[in-house]
Amino acid sequence: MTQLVSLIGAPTDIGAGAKGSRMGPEALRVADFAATLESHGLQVEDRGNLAGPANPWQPPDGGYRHLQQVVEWNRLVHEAVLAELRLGRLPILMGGDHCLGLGSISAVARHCREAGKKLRVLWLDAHADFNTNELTPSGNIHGMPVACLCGYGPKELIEIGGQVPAVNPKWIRQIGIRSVDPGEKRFVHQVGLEVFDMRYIDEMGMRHTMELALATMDDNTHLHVSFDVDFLDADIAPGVGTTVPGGPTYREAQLCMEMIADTGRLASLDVMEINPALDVRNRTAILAVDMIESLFGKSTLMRR
Ligand code: EXY
Ligand code: MN
Ligand code: MN
Ligand code: MN
Repeated sequence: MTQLVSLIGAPTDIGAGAKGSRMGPEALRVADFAATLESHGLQVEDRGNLAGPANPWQPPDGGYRHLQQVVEWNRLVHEAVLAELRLGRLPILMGGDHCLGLGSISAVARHCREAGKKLRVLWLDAHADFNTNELTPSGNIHGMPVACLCGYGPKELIEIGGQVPAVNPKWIRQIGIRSVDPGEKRFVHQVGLEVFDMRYIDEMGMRHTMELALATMDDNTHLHVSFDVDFLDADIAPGVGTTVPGGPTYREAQLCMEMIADTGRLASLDVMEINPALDVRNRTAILAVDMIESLFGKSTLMRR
């Protein structure tokens, strides 16, 4: 059956500490995202961009920057992603900064409740994104969406999914983590998030990491991938606001994507944090498209 995919652009950097990820959706389009997916047999509709509030570029207030605008953007994302899922389509959110993972994944969780599906979230990121307004060093809400999904955050954000918490921490696997603030780290342990950090990947390898991260799924599992492009090593993906050295290499990241594709369970995706203002010749968007091809089954395998 042909897979029906919907691209949703969310051109905002409302939750970030650097301006520019508002241009992420356009960078992906310039990198021929839709046509590339179609070349792999998917049927793609680009729904265009959501229109949320402008970035007022204000300092934090109560530990949050731009809370009201972040709420508005996440409501728009939630509605858009949920509408596509209800149509039986596979939504791809083109960010935009990663605060929007809250709107996207809360919609996926709501859809899973409606459809009686189990949810597994793979959070590919250099960061745990598990801060609260008390723990955050920056007030930037793109450092908080996982905590919000798990019910820790401001009421108007955590309630967007219609149920608090939107997601059980046990459904989440984080991969590639290598930059976590001290209080955030304690909180991650306290909540019991399953984190495959870079040290784990160094020692055990990407293959073993992904075998564990993808274990215990079944025919009834909806697999959501939240791909923060700063997951990738900064040497190959310079066009993000928060580069961290020591991430997965090109081949390690490809293996990660290919093993996800092999499950046949991918049902929704976020592609977040591409910042063309910091990039070189659209390299990072081009690389992201390349990675996502593998996520949808492009393979370098010779054997069948
Ligand atoms: N942990 C830092 C903070 O909360 O400010 C950096 C967060 C960066 C989040 C990026 C998008 O994944
Ligand atoms: Mn469905
Ligand atoms: Mn992130
Ligand atoms: Mn990140």
